Amino acid sequence: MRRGFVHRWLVHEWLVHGWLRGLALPWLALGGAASAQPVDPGIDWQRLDGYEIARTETTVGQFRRHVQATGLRTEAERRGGGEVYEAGWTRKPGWTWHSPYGQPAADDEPAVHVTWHEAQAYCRWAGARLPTDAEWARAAYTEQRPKPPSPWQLGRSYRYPTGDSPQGAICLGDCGPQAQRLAVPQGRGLLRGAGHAPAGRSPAGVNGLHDMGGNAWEWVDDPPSSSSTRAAAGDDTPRRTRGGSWWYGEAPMRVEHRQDKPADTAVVYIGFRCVR
Ligand SMILES: [Ca+2]
Repeated sequence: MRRGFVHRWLVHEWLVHGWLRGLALPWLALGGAASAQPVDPGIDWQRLDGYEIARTETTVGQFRRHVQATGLRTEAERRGGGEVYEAGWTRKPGWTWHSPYGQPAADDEPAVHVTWHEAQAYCRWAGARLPTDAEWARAAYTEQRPKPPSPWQLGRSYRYPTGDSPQGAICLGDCGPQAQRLAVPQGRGLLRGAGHAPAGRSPAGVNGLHDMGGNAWEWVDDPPSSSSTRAAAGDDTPRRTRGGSWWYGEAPMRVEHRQDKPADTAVVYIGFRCVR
């Protein structure tokens, strides 16, 4: 009885006063065994044909909830910082998921400097998973909404996640002036490119999704976890990234472009989004 009362009281406090919002709702669910369900930690989902995908790259604010709930200290933090490509790969002290260029990021910036393992762990915590390569590609290039707004056409596959042209994406040089204009100020000291924009700031593309092309590269589950040894942290099996980033022009935004990186890579260019 008392356990049930405490659980109801905690839920009430969360709903009415919000003082527990920094903690994960899965923790609350522990009070009622029958009600333990994965809880959506603020992800905006787009329904597709057979699955749902996040409309934006995972943000700093979303990733923070995961860190607060789990006590995670990321690989980039353990190593003293993530990396950027200058004259070769260069470690940057203090560059982490919450400070991508060494300064604290706004909550709507993409969470980068996360390894493939950390991305998958986040998605699982959120009751989701990383998309397979095929799922990511179908979401990025083939319109699946039953009644898509103009100019999108159900069933049509596009050359870019932005449609017939790369215009509107956050990429280097080929995608229009907004890439520079929307980039967060902390990225302006980079040797190449202007850095990422807040997630979801560029126009929605195929399937109403933002930044599938450009902004941050996105980890996908390829090779699939189910057909390979489930890697532990520290494993550096090559894993695929999709969509290109602000550091490249339009070419990596195309469906045929695939690039693999070691799973323990933590760099300023790579983020992710989840499916369920
Ligand atoms: Ca992206």
